Amino acid sequence: MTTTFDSIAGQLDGQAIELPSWAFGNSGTRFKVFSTPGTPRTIQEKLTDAAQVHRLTGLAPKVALHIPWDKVDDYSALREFAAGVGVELGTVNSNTFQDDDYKFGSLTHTDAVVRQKAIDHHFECIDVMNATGSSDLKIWLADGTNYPGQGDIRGRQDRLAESLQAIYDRLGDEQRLVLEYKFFEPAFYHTDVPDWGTSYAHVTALGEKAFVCLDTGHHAPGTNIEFIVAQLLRLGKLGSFDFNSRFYADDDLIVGAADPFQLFRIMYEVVRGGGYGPATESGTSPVAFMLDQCHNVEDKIPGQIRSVLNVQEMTARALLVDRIALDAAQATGDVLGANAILMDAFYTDVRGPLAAWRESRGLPADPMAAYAASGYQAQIAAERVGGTQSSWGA
Ligand code: LRH
Ligand code: MN
Ligand code: MN
Repeated sequence: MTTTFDSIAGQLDGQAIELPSWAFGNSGTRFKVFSTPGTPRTIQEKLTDAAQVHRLTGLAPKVALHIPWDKVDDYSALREFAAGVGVELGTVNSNTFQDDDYKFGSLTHTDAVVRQKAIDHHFECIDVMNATGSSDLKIWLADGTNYPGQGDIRGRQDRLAESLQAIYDRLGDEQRLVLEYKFFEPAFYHTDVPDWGTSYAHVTALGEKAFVCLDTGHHAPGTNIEFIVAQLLRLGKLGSFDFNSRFYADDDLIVGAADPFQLFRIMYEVVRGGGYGPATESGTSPVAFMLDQCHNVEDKIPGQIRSVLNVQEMTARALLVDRIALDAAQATGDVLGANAILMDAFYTDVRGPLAAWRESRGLPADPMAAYAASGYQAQIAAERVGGTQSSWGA
């Protein structure tokens, strides 16, 4: 291995991973949602918890909002509140999946009145972005059907394109639309944006401010996600990640927990494809790295700390790949040599050097231990009594 940690340490500065507000609320499965003492009751308490993650890791300066879960009367005041606790407001996620009117679709619905209601919701999200200073509007649709013949698949695509265009036209010059795909759930026969190709087709038709959002849990088992990353970067259309990990379907477990090697391979393609680091002069849009996770049985704040540290560790390992040696091995058909170069980087334990990297930047060497020792968990458990704990979907 000729690439040393010291030579890549500077590239770890400025890494930013956006936290989802909903990860701090209670979540669960359709069987049971467990509650935890100290769980936030308001978006302000969620932001305060998210700020702990950033304070201890230096990795999480922004928090993504979900509307209407995080609805408030005054978003400018919320922006100021966030700044006061040490974070910024990030991506605004729309929600057209919890309203009876959308039972048969939202942006794809056959009824123009329902479609307009869904479009208006996105206009409201753009108003929120204008007040919060957020640059990205993230759209994920639950639209789809359960039975063959239930809907006109083709007609739904046409209506989707039209609805997306109306939303896109409302964006400001510095704002972006990212369209997230998911292969199934809640619809089980067909989904209207099931894969990266469909998302790519729509965002390409929309224009240069529209991109694909890749949620790592939204693929069929066995899908080569790093190939999709490479392809979207090549096409200039990878807008953002929703990071999480999964053993089965859309499990939303801690990123890097189920398959650290997959996270490494994804981060390697991000680095290889120019998706990591500041925007280039040629105008390559930066990729937004977000978590989209739930913490059903573990404590939420340490769950988020563990997550951003996992992303940082795999980013460091990806940066450690000796690209010159790898190029040479690939060019000469040295199959096992090329594989060994990649695996050398993957197997490099970067935890010690990262602890030193943190200390040199005034951060705790071990953010998990620092959080446990801080007493914050006991403090919020004691303080946050009364009121209703927030939960995913409320
Ligand atoms: C859908 C999804 C999408 C939603 C979030 C709560 O499965 O990944 O990003 O907004 O979960
Ligand atoms: Mn997602
Ligand atoms: Mn999901």
